[in-house]
Amino acid sequence: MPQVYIGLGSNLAQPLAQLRDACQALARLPDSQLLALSSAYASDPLGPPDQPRYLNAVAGLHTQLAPLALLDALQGIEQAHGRQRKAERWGPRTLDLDILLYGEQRIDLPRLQVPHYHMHARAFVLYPLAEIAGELILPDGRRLTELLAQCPYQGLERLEERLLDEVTA
Ligand code: PH2
Ligand code: MG
Ligand code: MG
Repeated sequence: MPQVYIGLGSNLAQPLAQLRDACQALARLPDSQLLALSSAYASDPLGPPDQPRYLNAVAGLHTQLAPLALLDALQGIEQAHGRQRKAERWGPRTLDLDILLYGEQRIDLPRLQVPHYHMHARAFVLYPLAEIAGELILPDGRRLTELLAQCPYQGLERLEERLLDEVTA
């Protein structure tokens, strides 16, 4: 089964609760196993500055869902969390679930690009990812450690609060 990494983000309607609920939903995805979960991290918004700070985390899972089936499932979870899709790029959101990596696959479809665009330079993706997959090598051969060395911390703040009591492998 491919190893998949999902980026979680929220900056509206109690972000910590949003991320916690989302982790439970990820743990219940069909034909999938939640294997690892990073800490939650707070950071300033990337994009329009007139929005609240974000909480982010990264989850690792095994799944038999094909990439677009997984995307459908993740968008279903976003919708259940009151996500409203607006025209504003990088605007505020109750819950954002992004497929960062899907095994070694590179996917370039109108609905889905994997690896997730810009993940290579986003502290709020790379540092949580490193917590659960420090040895990772991306499909283009770059090591996560190399990317981290070029990615400043960008004011990222690791929270002590746990997102899920138990991650069952
Ligand atoms: N997501 C965005 C736009 N800006 N900024 C931070 N800090 N974290 C995010 O997850 C984020 C963002 C759109 O997906
Ligand atoms: Mg996103
Ligand atoms: Mg998204």
